[in-house]
Amino acid sequence: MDVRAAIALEPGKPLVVDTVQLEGPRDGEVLIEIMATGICHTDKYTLSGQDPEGVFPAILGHEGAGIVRKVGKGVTSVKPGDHVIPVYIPECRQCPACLSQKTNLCTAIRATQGRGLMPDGTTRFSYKGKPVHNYMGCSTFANFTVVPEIAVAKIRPDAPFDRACYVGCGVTTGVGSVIWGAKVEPNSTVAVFGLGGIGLNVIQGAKMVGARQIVGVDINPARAPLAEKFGMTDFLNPAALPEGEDVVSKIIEMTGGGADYTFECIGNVTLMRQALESAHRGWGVACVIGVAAAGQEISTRPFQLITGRKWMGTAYGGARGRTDTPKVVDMYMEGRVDIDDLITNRIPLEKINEAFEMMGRGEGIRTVVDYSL
Ligand code: NAD
Ligand code: AHE
Ligand code: ZN
Repeated sequence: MDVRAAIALEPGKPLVVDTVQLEGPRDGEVLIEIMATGICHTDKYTLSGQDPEGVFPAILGHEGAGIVRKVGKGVTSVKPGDHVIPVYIPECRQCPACLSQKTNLCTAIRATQGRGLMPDGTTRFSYKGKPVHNYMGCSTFANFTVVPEIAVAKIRPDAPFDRACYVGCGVTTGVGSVIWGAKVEPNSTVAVFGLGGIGLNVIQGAKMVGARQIVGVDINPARAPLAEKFGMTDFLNPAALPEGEDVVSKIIEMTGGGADYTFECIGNVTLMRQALESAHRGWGVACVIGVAAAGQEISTRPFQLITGRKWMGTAYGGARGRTDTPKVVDMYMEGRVDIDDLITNRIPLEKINEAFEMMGRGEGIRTVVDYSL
C-alpha cells in the first residue's frame, strides 16, 4: 500500500516527505495507522549520524499512537480497531529478561531491531523499489507502519492520539525513571539536569511520588517557569553561577549533603559526572537517561562509588512495553500526569524538518506531527 512518510535518506540531511510503499503484516505482525507522533531528541541524534545503530535510508520516529488496521496470522492480543502505542522496548514475556522481572529490556527482537529490520530480517517499507529500514522497531514518521505484536501496547480508546503519542517515549521515560527505574521514595530530594522533554517529565514524576525538594538544573532560564509548574522547587542555572562556585557544591549545599536521587536528562557525559557527584554520600543514586554518542565515556573518581553513591541508567524509564505503557496513558487521563502543557507545537508531516530545526534551537518542548492536519 502507499503511505505518507518522512524518509531519512542519509545522515545529516533533511527528511524527504513522499509516498513510500508498505507491505502488509506478516505472521505475528500488526499494521497500525499512526494518527500522531512526537519528535524526540533521539530521532535527531540518529539523523545526525552519531548513532552507531543508525542505518539509512530509514523511516525514523518512535513516539506514535494509532489504530490497529490489520493483524497477521497468529496475532491474538490486539485486533483491528484497537487503539495502540508501538513500543521500542517490546515485551515478549518469554525471554530471560522478561522472565527475570528485573528489567524491561526484552531481548526477543533487539538484534534485528538494532539493524533496522523486522524480526524475520526483512523490511516492510520500500521507496522507489528499494528497501527502507525500520527505526527502533516503530517507524512512526509514516501514517501506517507494521510492527511485531510484542511491540504493541493496547491503550484506552478515549485517550487523544496527539497526546498519547508522547507516552510512547518522553512521558514514560521521565515519569517511569522515577517510579520504575530509580524508585524514588516520598520525602526524597531530587536533582534534575536538563529541563526539556524528558527532564520535565522526571520532575512531574518526582512530584507525583512526593519528593520534598526538586532542584532543576538548566542553562536555559526560559525553562524555569514550566518546570516550577511541574513541581521544581529550586532552579539552578550553571551559566549564572558566581565565579568560583560549581554545580556539584551548590547542589550539595542546597540539598543539605547531596540529592537522594539525581537524573541526567541531556546526554552530556560531563553533566553525568556532575549528577553522580551531587548525589548524597552513602546512598545517593544517579540515573543516566540522556543518550550520548558512540565514543563518549563517563568517568569519576572510584571514591565517589566507594563512598556509597550508585550510578544507574534507564531506557524507556524502566517501563515494560506492553504492561506499563497503558498505565501511563491512564495517569494522563486521570489527571495525574500533565501532557498538554508539554506539547508546544502541532504540525502536519510536511513541516517535520522545521520541527527538527526548532529542536536544534532549543525552542519548544515537544512537537507532535498530527497526521490529520
Ligand atoms: P531537550 O533538548 O528537550 O532538553 C535538554 C535540556 O538540557 C534543555 O532544556 C537544555 O537547555 C538543557 N541543557 C543543555 N546543555 C546543558 C548544560 N550544559 N547544562 C545544563 N542544561 C543543559 O532534550 P530531551 O528531549 O529532554 O532529551 C534529553 C536526552 O534524553 C536526549 O539525550 C535524548 O536522546 C534522551 N532520551 C533518552 C531516553 C531513554 O530511554 N534513556 C528516552 C528519550 C530521550
Ligand atoms: N542506538 C543508540 C541507542 C540509544 C539508546 O540508548 N536508546 C534508548 C532509547 S532512547 C529513546 O528516545 C534505549 O531504549 N536503549 C536501550 C536499547 O536497547 O537500545 C546508541 O546510542 O547506540
Ligand atoms: Zn525517544
